[in-house]
Amino acid sequence: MEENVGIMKKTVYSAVQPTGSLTIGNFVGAIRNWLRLQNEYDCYFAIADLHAITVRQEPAELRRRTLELAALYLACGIDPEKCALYVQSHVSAHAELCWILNTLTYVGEASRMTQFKDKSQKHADNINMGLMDYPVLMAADILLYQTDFVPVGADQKQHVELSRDLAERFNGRYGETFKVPEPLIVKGEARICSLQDPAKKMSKSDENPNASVFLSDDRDTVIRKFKRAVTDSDNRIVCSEEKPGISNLLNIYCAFSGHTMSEAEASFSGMGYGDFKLAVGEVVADVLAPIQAEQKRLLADKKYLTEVLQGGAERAFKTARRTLSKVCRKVGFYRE
Ligand code: ATP
Ligand code: LTN
Repeated sequence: MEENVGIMKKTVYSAVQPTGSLTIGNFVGAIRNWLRLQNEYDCYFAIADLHAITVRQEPAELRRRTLELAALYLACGIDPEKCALYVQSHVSAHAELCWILNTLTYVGEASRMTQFKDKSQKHADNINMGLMDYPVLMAADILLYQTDFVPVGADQKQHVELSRDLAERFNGRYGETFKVPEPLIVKGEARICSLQDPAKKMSKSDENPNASVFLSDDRDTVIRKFKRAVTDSDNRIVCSEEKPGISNLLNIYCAFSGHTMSEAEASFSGMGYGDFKLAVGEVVADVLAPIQAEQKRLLADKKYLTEVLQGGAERAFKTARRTLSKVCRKVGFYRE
């Protein structure tokens, strides 16, 4: 593990919930950006299982998905020597700080969060306290590590803003304790939309399996899903607000090929939608194939995965414990 000798590196924190197969949205909006960051920053990348249970999970599946996500992080190139890769519930400080932050969070502000409103609609039979507390737990995650930057997709910006508010509120009330974090959102590519309804973000929990491309989809499935993607009736391949379906496909193409939007538009100019969709599907499938092979190899080596997660949790715990004791002292909890 690299020690920070000399100049202190800035800290990056992010996480993904083990709630289903990851989509290419999660890959582009989250994990792929982490690869660049791990070389420059002190990084903590978690598997957010505490967040996952805010909607009902099958226990055996949650366990399996947690390990699959760990293997996926590694297969995508997250290096456990460079960052702390761990499971959120292995570090109890997350839940402890969340409790304290709850006492600084107003019910009004929590109930105004867009994701809470969306998820309450989607899971109307299970609007539990955890669902509303979700962003406070996220603030606890971030603030425990004195995080400077939080790389997330555009949909999580509001939650990072709440973390900033809570950090400032705590610091104002009890004295300087937390660093105020900033979201790190990649422009343009940050939001990959559903292939069936380009007004919605692509989501791993969408009921329509054709709406999302999963990192676990095989080549034929990827190509078939792109073939079925919703477009429009005119035949121009350009990125514009009037053409959300085509713009989304172009965006995905750019994100997976490394081309700029104008290069992509130029190379597809005059092509029919069918060939265009095939080209997008192929470029995505080419990127996914080696990741899938590596994930499979890693999943067969449970001993190694367990070691990585244990090491990650130990490293995370060291930092988290420091912040949490400071918080407990400031709040006035009696300590020897
Ligand atoms: P769920 O459908 O279960 O709510 P999700 O697909 O929205 O899940 P999360 O676990 O909530 O995924 O998000 C993990 C990370 O992926 C976050 O940083 C989030 O911003 C990012 N992300 C999720 N969906 C997209 C998307 N469509 N485009 C870009 N980034 C995304
Ligand atoms: N809610 C996040 C996952 C997450 C997270 C975090 C992201 C949990 N804790 C802390 C950044 C920082 C999501 O992406 N849906």
